[in-house]
Amino acid sequence: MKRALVTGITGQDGRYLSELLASKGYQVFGLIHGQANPKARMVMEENPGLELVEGDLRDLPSLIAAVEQVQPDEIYNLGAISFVQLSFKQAELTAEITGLGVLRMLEAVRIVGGTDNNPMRFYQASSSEMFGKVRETPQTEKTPFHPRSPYGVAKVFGHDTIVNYRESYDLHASSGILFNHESERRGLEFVTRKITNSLARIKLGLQEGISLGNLDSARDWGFAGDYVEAMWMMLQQESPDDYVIATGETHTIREFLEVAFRIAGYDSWESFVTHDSRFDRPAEVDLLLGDSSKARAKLGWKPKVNFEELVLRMYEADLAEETDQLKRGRR
Ligand code: F7E
Repeated sequence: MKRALVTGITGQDGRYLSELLASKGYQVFGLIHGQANPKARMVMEENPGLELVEGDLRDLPSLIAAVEQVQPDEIYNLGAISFVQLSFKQAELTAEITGLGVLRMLEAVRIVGGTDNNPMRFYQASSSEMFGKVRETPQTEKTPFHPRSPYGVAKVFGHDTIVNYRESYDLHASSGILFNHESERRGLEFVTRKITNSLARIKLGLQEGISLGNLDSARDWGFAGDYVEAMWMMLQQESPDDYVIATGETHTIREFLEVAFRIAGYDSWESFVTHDSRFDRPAEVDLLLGDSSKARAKLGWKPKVNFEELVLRMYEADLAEETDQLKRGRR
């Protein structure tokens, strides 16, 4: 039975990945920090075979102990402060966890090691935010980075550290440069879920409108469930490498609103949306569009859920959840 250690187990991707790994027969261990972490119970209910291990990406000894205890075949480092807007307010903490956390995990792997015949394989969750003020479109593995947020800067540090450890210590360490990936499990602070959840509440008469920031930025949005498959595929390769994971389609926030409101049965969205400058960012990433030809050719990966299907499934899940809460008198 293969053993996998996943950091960020309570996040959207951690939840999809642990389900995927369990379905493939892995024993999955999730790194979790903090006493009585409220999300621990949720992930245990979703994945009863999961084992939780104490550890904190800020604390190398705890990571060494976790890797030593679990002796994983594969490590997936998904743990991060991942909300770009928050990274502007908590820049140092973001560098500490999203950036230095990668270095600490790699050090833990290097120190504990695996056997020569079975070295531990490492996946790093790199991000399209690293491209920031993009130098070319579409973006590929060769596009230079120009991050626009403390989060993007920290991800570049993590990405470069992966390359450096791969070259210095011959670690089987791969990076997935994942473009935005969403689902009904996305946190409510991210724009897609904020829109689908608010829209469901508008439909049910629980809310009047949505306050948003910049509607002109464009993102290459895919479905998170498809993207965790790419993570696993990377670690099944003979050699480690970096891969862009994206749909190859880009849409503005306006287009997301258009599709979502149309699905919900409205002719237009404009009268429901107001601008709130609190959601504008000090520096913005205007356009992301990924070229995932390398992953498609080498891994055989391709996305299964398209943009419209993604918006639909998110809206339907939010409508079902809000309706249920309403019936129970919780709204
Ligand atoms: O913003 C604009 C905002 O927070 C998308 C993370 O998973 O993907 C994600 O980062 C766009 C931005 O995601 C609101 O200005 C307008 O242009 O949903 P988001 P993100 O910043 O693209 C990358 C790949 C990651 O790696 C990150 O971890 O939407 N926007 N109005 C808004 N955004 C938010 N959150 N809220 C608004 O009200």
